Amino acid sequence: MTRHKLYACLVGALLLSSSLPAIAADLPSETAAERDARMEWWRDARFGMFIHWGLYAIPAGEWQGKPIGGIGEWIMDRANIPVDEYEPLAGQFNPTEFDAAQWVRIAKDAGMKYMVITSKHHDGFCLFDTAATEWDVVDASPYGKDLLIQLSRECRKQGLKFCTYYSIMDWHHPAQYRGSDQRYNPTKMHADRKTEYMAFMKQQLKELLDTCDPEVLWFDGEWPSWYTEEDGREIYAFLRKHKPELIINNRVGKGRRGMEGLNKGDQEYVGDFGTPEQQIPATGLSGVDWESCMTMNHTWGFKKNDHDWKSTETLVRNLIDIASKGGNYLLNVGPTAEGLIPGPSVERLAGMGEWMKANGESIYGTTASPFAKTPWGRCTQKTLPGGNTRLYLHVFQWPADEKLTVPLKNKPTAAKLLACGTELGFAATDGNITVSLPAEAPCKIATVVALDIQGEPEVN
Ligand code: FHN
Repeated sequence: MTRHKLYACLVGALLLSSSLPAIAADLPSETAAERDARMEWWRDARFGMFIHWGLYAIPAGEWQGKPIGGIGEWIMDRANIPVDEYEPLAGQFNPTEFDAAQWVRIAKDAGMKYMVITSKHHDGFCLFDTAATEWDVVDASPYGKDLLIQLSRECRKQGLKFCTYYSIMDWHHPAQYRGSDQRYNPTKMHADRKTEYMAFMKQQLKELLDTCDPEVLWFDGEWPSWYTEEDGREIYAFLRKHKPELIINNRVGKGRRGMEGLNKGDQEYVGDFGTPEQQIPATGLSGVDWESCMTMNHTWGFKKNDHDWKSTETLVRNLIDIASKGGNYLLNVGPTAEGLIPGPSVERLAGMGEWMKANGESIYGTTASPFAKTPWGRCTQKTLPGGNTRLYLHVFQWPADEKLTVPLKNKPTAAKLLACGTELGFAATDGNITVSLPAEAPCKIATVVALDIQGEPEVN
């Protein structure tokens, strides 16, 4: 028995012997000011890269010569692949083209401030060296090196926050098994092995904190019925005890209402931010931290035949829309088995970076629009010294009369095109502020007008 397996069994045996009932986890106490300080970098960042990478990039949406529907990282389930037929993929995983510095540079040049990568997706395969199992890139693949340590070091070097995704549901761990419908979505846990699996998760999570020190733990796969809100509170308390400044999403518990990603309203749920998936909430949600995670095509994990990429315009406008509602945009890339971010993703991220280079001030560190609706586009805002306000008016539809009107009673003090600094004329009449625009929109994707007003916005 190897070192890993012996260690894992010892841990399991130790925990099985402690047949104490799960005690209610005492969550760390925190004042509103302390929470604001912990969340500050994340709220200011507004824009991050999601990375779904693992063995599923090898079949890349095909199995035994047949295309498999659905999202690429679910191929084990969608093609109903038994564990022993999936395991040989590990022996083929050798991403020789992987270049951590290049991935981080692509994210940074796009204007992204953090990166969340799958440390372990539902198939249980770990992209980091873990003593809890040999089902990891170091022990089971010819590549043989810890991928997350490389990325975390490179993120620190280039000034991005490094974060990890972790799936609670684990299709490879023997404590879980397929549901009665024979699909590989194992919503079942062997009755006498939950304590062992909870210990397995804690061991891996502690390894992640100790080796690549993530700033965010992005949980997923929390929906199986064997996992409870109380389990989530236990994991949350465990993590915050080891890293008090860690930020953890709401999928550590059972709060999210499906893909809408925000918490059900029936009780308090554990987790620091909501996680809408493939959607943007209709309005801002005051006092709620949330992040929309979205793909560029239709899949999180790489699929060789998914070429339906969103346009750069759509991606930039999604970012603006999300920021105008006070949320973060976690935009996904699915690297190939060789370790390359797909070309169409790289192109779009470069295009987003061009826009962000000129207009990032209107996204980073901003808060939600004071307006319920702005037919010409979106708005974000920042407090200026002395309690005044700068509004960032993101114009999608350029007004034919070259007038941009906002329903504000405030006294305007300045207006300019943000990207080039060109000053614009403005006037305040009957509780509205009108800014005079040039005939043509300087930026078709979104032209940003910076409008300074006295005091806080007083919407008419
Ligand atoms: O099942 C996963 C899916 O594979 C992907 O990881 C998304 C991204 O957040 N989350 C789950 C579906 O909600």
